Amino acid sequence: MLHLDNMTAGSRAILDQLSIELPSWAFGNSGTRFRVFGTAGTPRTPFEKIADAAQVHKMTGVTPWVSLHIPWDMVDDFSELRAFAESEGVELGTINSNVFQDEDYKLGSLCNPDPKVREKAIAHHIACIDIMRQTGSRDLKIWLADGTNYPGQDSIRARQDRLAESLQRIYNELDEDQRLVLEYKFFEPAFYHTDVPDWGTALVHCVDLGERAKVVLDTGHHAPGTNIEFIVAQLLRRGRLGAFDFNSRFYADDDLIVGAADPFQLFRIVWEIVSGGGFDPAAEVNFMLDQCHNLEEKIPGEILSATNVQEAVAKALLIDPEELAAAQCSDDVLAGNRVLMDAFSTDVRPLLEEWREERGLPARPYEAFQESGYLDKIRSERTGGTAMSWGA
Ligand code: LRH
Ligand code: MN
Ligand code: MN
Repeated sequence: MLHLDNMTAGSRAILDQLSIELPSWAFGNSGTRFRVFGTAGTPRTPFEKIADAAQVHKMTGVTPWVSLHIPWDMVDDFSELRAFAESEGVELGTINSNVFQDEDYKLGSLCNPDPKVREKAIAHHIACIDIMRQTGSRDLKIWLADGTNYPGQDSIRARQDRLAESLQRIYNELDEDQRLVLEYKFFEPAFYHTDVPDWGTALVHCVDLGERAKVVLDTGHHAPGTNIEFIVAQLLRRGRLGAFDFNSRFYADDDLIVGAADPFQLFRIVWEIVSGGGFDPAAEVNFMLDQCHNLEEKIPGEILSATNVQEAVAKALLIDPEELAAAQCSDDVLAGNRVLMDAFSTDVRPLLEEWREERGLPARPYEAFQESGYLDKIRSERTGGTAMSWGA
């Protein structure tokens, strides 16, 4: 039987320090382009989203941060929102810019051929940096919907030059203790070419910008079959892995609960983070979820996601690096694979129940939340007003 006492001090520290940031937008209604199905009790304000996110932390003890999306989470007074978050036991984290919803951004934002539109997009990022000063956030996260649908529609090369120039203007506005994290995605909404489609492009721009520019890896943003753990290894070795957007997918950017589609891939990614030192706080990798709960209840969806990440981490921590290294030096091709598979096949749930009980947390967060009565409470209290949705 596995026990916390059997873990090495290093592994124990990783488990204890693991912290996962929640996306505010996961608590609003969302859907596909065909329909958004609402749920009763959905937050009507950014304050209510934070109250819901705080429930996830109360149950799991591993999600002390909430990431905001601007302008979806626009409020008059961010210091009030910050104080509210703190009173709920969580902190405000990454600020995500949004330059993909205005009519002006039809042909792109930071890469748009029209300099006036580029100026507007740069100004939005500067406003986000100002919000970061009020929320105490370290990271400005940029994901761009920029791209084209038809060959010849715009110059791929000129758009890269505009991107570099716009990003530099934004980067120059950051304070010393702030970072710019750049997220890539291989397609959608653009279908022919995307301006930041892959980790190579993101890395090239980050290297040009400076030390405080890092790459964001959203697990749903790759072509099927991509070896994501390889990307993790490469970015970690260059000190350029800034953040994760964890989710899972069967087809494209499905934004499903982490570990739901492919727990083995999650384990492989997490092992690469463990072995590359990515969970060391000094590596400053921010572990975030980026999900949408189209059909399921949102708070339980986030609880499961957080505990699935925690389980993958606990499994990866079972791997003895020395045993693995010895296996990898042997002539047996399968020896190292056996070490990994043994760890993956181990049930770490009792170990994590012990970990939670040690902290006075519910041993089974999902069940504890279902029994807490919180959903009934918000369903009856949150009547009137307009439920927030992805995109509002
Ligand atoms: C883009 C993305 C990005 C956005 C979020 C809402 O697909 O992953 O991180 O900010 O979705
Ligand atoms: Mn994302
Ligand atoms: Mn996405």
